[in-house]
Amino acid sequence: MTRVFSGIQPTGEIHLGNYLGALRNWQKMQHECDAVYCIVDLHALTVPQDPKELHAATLRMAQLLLATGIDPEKATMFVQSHVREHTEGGWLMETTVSFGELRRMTQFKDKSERADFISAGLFTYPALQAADILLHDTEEVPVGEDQKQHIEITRDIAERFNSRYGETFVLPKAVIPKTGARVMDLQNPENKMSKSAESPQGLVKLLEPLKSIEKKFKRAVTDTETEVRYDPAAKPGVSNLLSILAAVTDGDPHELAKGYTQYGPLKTDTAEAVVEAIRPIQARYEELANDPAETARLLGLGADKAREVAARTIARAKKNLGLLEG
Ligand code: ATP
Ligand code: LTN
Repeated sequence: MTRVFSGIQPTGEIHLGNYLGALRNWQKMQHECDAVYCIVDLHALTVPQDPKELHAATLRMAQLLLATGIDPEKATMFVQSHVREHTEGGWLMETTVSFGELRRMTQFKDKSERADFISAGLFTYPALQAADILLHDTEEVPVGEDQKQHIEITRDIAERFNSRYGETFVLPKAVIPKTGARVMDLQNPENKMSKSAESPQGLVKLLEPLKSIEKKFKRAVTDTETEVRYDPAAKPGVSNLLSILAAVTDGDPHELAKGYTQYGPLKTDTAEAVVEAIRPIQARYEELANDPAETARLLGLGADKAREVAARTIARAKKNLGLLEG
């Protein structure tokens, strides 16, 4: 089975875009691949965090992943800081990557322009990400388009390390899932749905009250025509509804369009389908939120599984580097 690895930062509220674009796919992949999912709390530290909030957000992310159907018996799901080998691997990567390579990363350019405090960790972020991926003998990394550059640099690091010190790491490649819709803002359908949305009305959060989700869909921006057609360039609002409906029902947006002659029923049906998809997730989330001990147990299980593989890889890397056994 193909070994896949993906990571998600614990901070920021999860929205329908994250769910349909990434997490739903994570849930599906665990049945087809040897999947490893990591909540990257150390990456979150590249910008200053409030300790209480980081603590709560990490727990919340774990519970949300479990609630969306990640099964810790099938997939390996763990918190990055629980497996020390990731930090250790990060240093080995930092000494293999060059300053120039890191300087070319567009995410660093974007984030550092917006930050008041630019930590050294923000600059070396891709080295830690490379450790995440390489420690687990990863073959494929399912990520959004924005992360492609980080996977390419990981591959370059692995190749350099292998050629300097001998075969150590598996070379990973990025896979950009074709399925998994790009969800647009319900009020500004030209923009992708994002936690930093201009208006809260355009953003559907996974943990918001179902009634409020329903209302947001009913007030979604469409256009002044009446024809229901899947055409994202000409009809972004209507097409967004169709692609959301298609994503939650595993259908096809062009086919679904044929079933509607008016916008009203399309909005109602999309609202209902989304609410019905989110309802069991919220219910399971509530159960887990009331039982933090169970979440901790499952995370412990995940960390044990992750450590086993990561420790083996780190030992191999250290040996090949000529570091003395301790
Ligand atoms: P945001 O704009 O909300 O900050 P992001 O891209 O920064 O979103 P991340 O936490 O970096 O979100 O990403 C989590 C995952 O969710 C990534 O795989 C990303 O591609 C996916 N994702 C985020 N927004 C959307 C969206 N609107 N449609 C589809 N997928 C999305
Ligand atoms: N940088 C990624 C999160 C991330 C990741 C990873 C993704 C950290 N380590 C390893 C894939 C594989 C992001 O910001 N979405």
